[in-house]
Amino acid sequence: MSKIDQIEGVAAKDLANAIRALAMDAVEQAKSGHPGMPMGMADAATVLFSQFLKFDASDPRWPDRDRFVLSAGHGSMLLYALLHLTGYDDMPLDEIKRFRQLGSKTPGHPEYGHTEGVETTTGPLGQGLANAVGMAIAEAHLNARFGDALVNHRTWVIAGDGCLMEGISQEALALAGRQKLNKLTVLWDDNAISIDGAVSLSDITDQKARFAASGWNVLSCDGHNMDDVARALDAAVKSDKPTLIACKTTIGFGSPKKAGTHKAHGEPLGPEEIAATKAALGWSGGPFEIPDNIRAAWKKIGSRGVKERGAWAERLKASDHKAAFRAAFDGDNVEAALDALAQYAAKAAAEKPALATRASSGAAIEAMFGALPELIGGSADLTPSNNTLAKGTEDFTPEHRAGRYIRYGIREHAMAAAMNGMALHGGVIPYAGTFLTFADYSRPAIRLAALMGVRAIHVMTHDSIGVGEDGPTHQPVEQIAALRAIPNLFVFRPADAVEAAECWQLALLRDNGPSLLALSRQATPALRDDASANLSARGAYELLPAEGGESQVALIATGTEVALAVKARELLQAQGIPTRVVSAPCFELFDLQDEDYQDEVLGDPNEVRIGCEAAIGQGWYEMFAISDFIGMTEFGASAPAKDVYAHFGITAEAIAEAAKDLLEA
Ligand SMILES: Cc1ncc(C[n+]2csc(CCOP(=O)(O)OP(=O)(O)O)c2C)c(N)n1
Ligand SMILES: [Mg+2]
Repeated sequence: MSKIDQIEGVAAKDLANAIRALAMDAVEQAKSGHPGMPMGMADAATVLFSQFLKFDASDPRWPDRDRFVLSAGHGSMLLYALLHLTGYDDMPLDEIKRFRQLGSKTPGHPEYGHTEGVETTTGPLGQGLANAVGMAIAEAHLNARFGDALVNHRTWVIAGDGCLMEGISQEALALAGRQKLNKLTVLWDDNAISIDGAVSLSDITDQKARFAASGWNVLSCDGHNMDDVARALDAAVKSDKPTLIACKTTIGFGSPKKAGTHKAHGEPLGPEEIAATKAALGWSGGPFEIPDNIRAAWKKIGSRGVKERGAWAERLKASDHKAAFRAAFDGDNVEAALDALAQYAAKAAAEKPALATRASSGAAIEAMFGALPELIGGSADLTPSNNTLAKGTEDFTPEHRAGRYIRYGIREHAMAAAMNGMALHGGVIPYAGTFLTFADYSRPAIRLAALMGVRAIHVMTHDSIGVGEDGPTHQPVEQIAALRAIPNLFVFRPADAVEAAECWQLALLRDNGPSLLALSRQATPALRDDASANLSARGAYELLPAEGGESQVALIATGTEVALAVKARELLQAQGIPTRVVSAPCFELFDLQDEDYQDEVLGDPNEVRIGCEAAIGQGWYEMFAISDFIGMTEFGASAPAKDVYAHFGITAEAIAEAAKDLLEA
């Protein structure tokens, strides 16, 4: 006999059955969706929400709430049912009835920013787990900064077999284990079923051993025995390590014909089977009907946190940290960082250092790091190459949570996803580095950052064939174009130290989307002698005008190739051909400018217009209506950078030659 047989005056099983009923009915109505997972995890979720999760449905953004991440995002009806039943304003019954319909609050997979109470966008399996690691990191850091009175919450994850099969789970759990993120708990929906059938078709991993090997506390429970679930959750709360709880469950629990099979995974059960399931569960309501007493009990669960939130608000009011806490969550210190960056830009404009843009970025970070305590840096084991560590910055470790630099290890995917989690948590602004060629490893999480609209800043160095000797594996060719293809991602490729500072300003200012800085390994000359206005802010601008007559040639370039364009301009001017140079550090921002400005920068359509970037030309023709492009059409080669540039014909001479050819054509 279960000890948790009653919750808020009703049978605990009925609370779980309400979730099951809504999941079945919504999927049936939509004629698509995933009923099996919500039905399997309904009992565990009921225990979590009714006994452990710190939340107040009336204030989904309470900063000290526990974070709940549904990493197995296909089970979205579990989350929507919980949000509805506990009384989130955003989730009336009508929205449940409109599951998966255009404009509803109940899209197929949970979308952050679309539905209150959804902490992160999930669906791409495994990423939610890594988001949660980032959330737990943010919590631990802010706890060190502001104390238990203001920051003291947990992060809970529901992950499925699929999340644990994904490679990112290994990266994420290893990072969490190393960091001893003891306020992180993963409930694994251990139902041994995925889409194709039994998990054993493709996987015999001892998941528990895997987590244990990376420093986790590992527990098991019967996912349908609420006492057993509560016992495990209770032990997790007391652990000094992150905890995995293997919840042994039956997918589609309650369905006479489909429970325990992959048939329950991702399709409606059908009216007959729903009726049979409801009968088997002892549930009498028709479609979308929840008995009043069950509804009332869930509502009470939804307001469990009201008192605690009130007490928290009182503590904040009285706290010495109040202003700093508010500033951290509202991003108020960004302004000071912008000033520091402006000072650095002014200095660079005056001193004109010939630096690699990664070094300029490093100096920019150095200049602003003190002004913006919310910045949390890091790198995927490339700190000395990425120039991401401001001098004197201490590491974030279990012993020193106040540290502001994270050793992510060689885990680009989880790093990017953890950065998303940190940004979603709030109170911190994550930036971190790797080589641009490995943007491919981070890409799925960068995509979700763009979809969610969160401020994660990627510092990606070694941005072209200019990498040199490391060769084609390390020389990005198609990455910049591929990144520009992601909606709502700003890709910055600064040309010198002034632009590097400007691009950093723009990345910090973007609180509704991610940014990526593509930065060079090799030194490049200073090009700007005036930093009084942020010229990068308009995406592209005229760096040098034509001289000696009407401009005949416009050379448009980014990053280190702007210096080549400047040299090509000298060659052309010397031959009496008036030539302009346009620097284009951010296509996305240029695209946002009004037509007048764009026309002004692009110039007379009769001009010969040439683009140059040491990468593929995809996107260039559309953006700038160029007539020719000097860049890459194949993979690079291993040799000193200068030789590689010459080998692939990316030189000032080649640009000038192309311009003359077009003028003569
Ligand atoms: C990265 C990624 N690959 C593939 C999918 C498609 N997909 C959705 S659910 C699923 C099976 C997941 O199995 P499991 O986590 O065990 O969920 P269950 O069937 O138990 O609900 C797959 C392959 C996805 N959503 N994300
Ligand atoms: Mg499964």
